[in-house]
Amino acid sequence: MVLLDTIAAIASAPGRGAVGVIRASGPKVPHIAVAILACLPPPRMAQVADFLGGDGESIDRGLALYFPAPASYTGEDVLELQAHGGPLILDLLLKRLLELGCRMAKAGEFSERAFLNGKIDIAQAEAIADLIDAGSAAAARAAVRSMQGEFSRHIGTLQAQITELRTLVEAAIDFPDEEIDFLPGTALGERVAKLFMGFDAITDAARQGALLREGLNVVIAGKPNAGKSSLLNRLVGEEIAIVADQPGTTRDVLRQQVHVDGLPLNLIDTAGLRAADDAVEAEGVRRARSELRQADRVLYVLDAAVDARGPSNWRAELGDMPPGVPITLVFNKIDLIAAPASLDESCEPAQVFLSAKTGEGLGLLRSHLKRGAGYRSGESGALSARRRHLDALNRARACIARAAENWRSTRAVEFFAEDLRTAQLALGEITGEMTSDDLLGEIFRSFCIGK
Ligand SMILES: Nc1nc2c(ncn2[C@@H]2O[C@H](COP(=O)(O)OP(=O)(O)OP(=O)(O)O)[C@@H](O)[C@H]2O)c(=O)[nH]1
Ligand SMILES: [Mg+2]
Repeated sequence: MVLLDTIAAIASAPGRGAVGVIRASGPKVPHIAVAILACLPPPRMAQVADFLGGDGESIDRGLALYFPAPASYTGEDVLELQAHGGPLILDLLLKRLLELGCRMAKAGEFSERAFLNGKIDIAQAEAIADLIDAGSAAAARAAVRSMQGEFSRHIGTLQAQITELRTLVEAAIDFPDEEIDFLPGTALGERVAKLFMGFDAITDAARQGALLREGLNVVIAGKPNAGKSSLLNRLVGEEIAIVADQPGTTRDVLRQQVHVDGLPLNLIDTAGLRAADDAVEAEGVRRARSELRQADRVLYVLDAAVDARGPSNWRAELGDMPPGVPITLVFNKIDLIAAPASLDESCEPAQVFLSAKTGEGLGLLRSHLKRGAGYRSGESGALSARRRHLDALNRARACIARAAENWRSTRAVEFFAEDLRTAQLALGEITGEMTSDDLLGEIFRSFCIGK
């Protein structure tokens, strides 16, 4: 793929800093380097140089690095200038690069070129963005693993196993009259079982990674005055939300992120659910309901003193919850009835008894949230991944399950082959072999400029 444009961008964060980095990539780089530095620096060696303006005056003095193609991040000729990190200096240098024939890089365009030139695949490119955005050490570690290609290698192994299976099946299609049974039922069963084990292992690692990256959306909902805002404050460890005796205190949706053992919880406190007369409160209730639809888990807060007497006190309220969202009943205010903190995950919905006021039972709630999300703390081998990756993995797995099932019942080789092919296409979306231009654009435009 020939890309004729030479692109340039400030790669360091905006604002003042000791050092600011500006980079250019493309075919004009050697010519630009000579114009700015008065010579072409030796490849991959830091060179102290004056950065010259159009009038021959020095704009700054710093370090220049020249990476000739293809041994560079983008796979093209790349020039990196490390200047003093003042916004004005970096602006002047960028202007100079534009004068010399560069155009401004779009967000993620350096990485996009790295992808187009085969330096990295899409999953690796996404991991680079994830590393930059990582909110915890665990998330950063998962991103580094994927950036180094571990996730892609696992996908490659699955692809190879499916290809093997396809070869067998296609042999059966090509030589239908042969006596040999290319795919005896037992051998197929074993291969599919092995494939599924591979799928399960990588899906688990990817789910951990997606959790680390995106966190869990936990919506705190319930009747007015149940203690939702008190629970938010207690989980965060700060008085974020206003707490008051008066029902209908919270009207806006409040959001706060906390980490529990490395797992990001996106906590969302909402207005108490009731038929409000007041227009502002009614809008709060409408917003609360809209948050509920996007929840990964709802903490439905109840007053232990009133509602713990039996399901008739809360069953009807739950009918209002969006279908399919996991719910935990939180019986709050146990200090008022002198009940012990407890957690019961065997009932549906799960129930926690706690006190937002004293903090008793909060540990139970935290471990329940981690368990409910399938999160394992510590060195879990997580691989930075996104929901789109999990979705592709699930689709591929479903195709293989369907293929195996059809094969058992009909032994129609053509369908089997077709399902395997569809599974491979789905896996190909993860690494970018089969990704549409629209999706590529969407992925790279979410990057920073200069990356
Ligand atoms: N004793 C006791 N009181 C609590 C507890 N949690 C909350 N409260 C009290 O209950 C009242 C309501 O608390 P909030 O946290 O504002 O309740 P809320 O559910 O956010 O209420 P709205 O925003 O109005 O829907 C306040 O007076 C709190 O001090 C608890 O665990 N024990
Ligand atoms: Mg509140």
